[in-house]
Amino acid sequence: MTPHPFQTDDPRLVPIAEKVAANERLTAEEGLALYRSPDVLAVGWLANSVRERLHGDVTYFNVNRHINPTNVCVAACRLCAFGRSKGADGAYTMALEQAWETAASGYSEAVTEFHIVGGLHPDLPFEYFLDLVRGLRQRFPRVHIKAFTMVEVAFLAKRAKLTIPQTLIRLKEAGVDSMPGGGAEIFADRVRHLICDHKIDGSEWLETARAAHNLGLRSNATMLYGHIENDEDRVDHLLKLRALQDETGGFQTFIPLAFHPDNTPLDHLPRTTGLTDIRQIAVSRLLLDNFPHIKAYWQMMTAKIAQIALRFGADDIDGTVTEEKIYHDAGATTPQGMRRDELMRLIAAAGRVPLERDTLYHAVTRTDATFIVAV
Ligand code: V47
Repeated sequence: MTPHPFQTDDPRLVPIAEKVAANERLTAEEGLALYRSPDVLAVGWLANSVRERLHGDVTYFNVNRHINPTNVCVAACRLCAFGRSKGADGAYTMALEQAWETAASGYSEAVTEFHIVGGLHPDLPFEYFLDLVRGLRQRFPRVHIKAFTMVEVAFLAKRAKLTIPQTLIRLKEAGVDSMPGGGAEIFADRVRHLICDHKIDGSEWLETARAAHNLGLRSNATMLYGHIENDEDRVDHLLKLRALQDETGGFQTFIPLAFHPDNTPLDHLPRTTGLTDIRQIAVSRLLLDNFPHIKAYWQMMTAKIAQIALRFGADDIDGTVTEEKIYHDAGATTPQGMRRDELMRLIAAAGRVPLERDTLYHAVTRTDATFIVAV
């Protein structure tokens, strides 16, 4: 079949389209043009051409379980509805046994990944987190442990009086296999001060990711958008990630996260619209030319928008998730988990080919009783 020629009402996209066709890197100015173009469909078409060049019709998903060991957090970020101060209503911290039981309650679906993130607890010792991971590794030797954001690692390092690499080495020895992409928010100081003042700054986040990659830990990266950032801040964020990826090659997947304002101090802000979300996926695919994967996180976007995103640059839809908390505390109306066959149906209905992956993107084949990872 002859590919469709590129068509647009926006003349600024024509030279960008030529660069995309030639597989050339886009500049910050071109990134801004993509955010500002009225022709969202043309931006999506370009992103889809890159997505299909890299992955054809394949769309990745996994069978995973989220575990949030504590919501007690000293950071008190204005963007967040999940964190609680110690002793506040609704604050919780799982005993280790409880965390392992939570993990086991998703195991009947033969999960291949535990996704573990939580608050910055003022008192929990580093040993708690090491024991948590060791216990999971011992009980579920075949499940990949994707645990702790750069923000949590930097906090644990400070509390344990260790360097970042020492902290990462200890976590890795305990059983951490890779790291999720959270906590990146927006790197620009001006915005970061207003939405998450007490978190590590953007350069510390990047430095922690660099250290993780240098130790052989792969990670994801995120960007929180749809609050008080502007297009320049978004482009700056994406290009900083691209520069680090040039250096380390350690990022697997980029996940743009739409801000959910409910129950946060920023609840006067409107929610993002479907088109903002779709455009964000497309611009991410086009600017992050060295990231293998762009994820449309269905819990955050809704399953319906995530499905459309699979034609605007995304090649991954995340997983079954089971018990999402961070977005639901902030007003998400999506279900807290989805069955494997339903995820596959969504992907197939978008005209794509579902492929179950493990965290490191090896294909997973299932028999009735278990799963086999093709390496
Ligand atoms: O870091 C917190 C964001 C992130 C809100 O690596 C909020 O595979 C919107 O990072 N509205 C955690 N966003 C989630 C995350 C993630 C999710 C799925 C997959 C992966 C992965 C990573 O959620 C936080 C923050 O950026 N967040 N509060 C809120 N009110």
